[in-house]
Amino acid sequence: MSVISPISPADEALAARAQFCRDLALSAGAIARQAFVEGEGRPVGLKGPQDFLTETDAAVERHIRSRVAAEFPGDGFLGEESGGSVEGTGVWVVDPIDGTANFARSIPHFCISIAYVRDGEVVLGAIYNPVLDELHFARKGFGATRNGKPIRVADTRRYDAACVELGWSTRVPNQTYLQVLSDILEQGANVRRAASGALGLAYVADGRSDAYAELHMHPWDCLAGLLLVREAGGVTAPFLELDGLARGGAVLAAAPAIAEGISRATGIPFL
Ligand code: LIP
Repeated sequence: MSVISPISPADEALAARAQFCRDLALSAGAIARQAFVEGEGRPVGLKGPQDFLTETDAAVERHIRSRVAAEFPGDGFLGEESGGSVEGTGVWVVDPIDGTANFARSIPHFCISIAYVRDGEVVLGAIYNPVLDELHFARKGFGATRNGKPIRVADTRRYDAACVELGWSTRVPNQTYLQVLSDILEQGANVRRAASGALGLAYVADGRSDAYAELHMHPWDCLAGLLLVREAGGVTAPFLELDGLARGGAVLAAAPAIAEGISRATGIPFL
């Protein structure tokens, strides 16, 4: 007779956070969708060159932060707009609106990105596009889903059939960006940039794109998406291992068969 091993308290606690994370992404997305539909996305300021801030960013982050504090008061919180602390066993890392530049111009390509980091590992990730009502979710070791259905990375094997998204920000010199863009094109791949790194990573996990690269991303932009790609069978370059939670860093996530060539073109190693 097989003995079912009891669920550990840590796994039980994580299971509770997994359901909470999914529900929280949906409730935060409802706030963002209403503002988007009502045309309230106009920027209220610039945090830096090409780095927009809207009232909705702040409102959505307040919602997420307050729900986390109420449900899991002992967890840490790090948000793009209000900052926070990465101390503690478990930390929620949140981008309330990823793709703010799109949101601010009424382009329906933005999302809520929520990651949960426990003991230095991303163990939960939720990316929700409220306009398409698509929730990409992953729990470490349990696979990745879109609206509850399992997803897998693409099995693209030819660069001349590959589509790669190369993220951009003013944190990287234009010449460096252009060189990487040229080197990816030289591989034969198509290159796009859609201005939401989190959705770009979710699309790699979902097989809609074959790789996402960006020479510098903040942790709130990428942690949920990196877990999604790994759980969907993709490969990802080290990020948290390189102090990414505190400093951000380069991001590469790819379908396995084209990963090596994109790593060479971007100069972002997998090991
Ligand atoms: C975005 C990032 C993306 C980057 C965009 C922008 P935001 O974050 O997700 O990686 O390429 O320029 O920074 O600011 O929309 O939350």
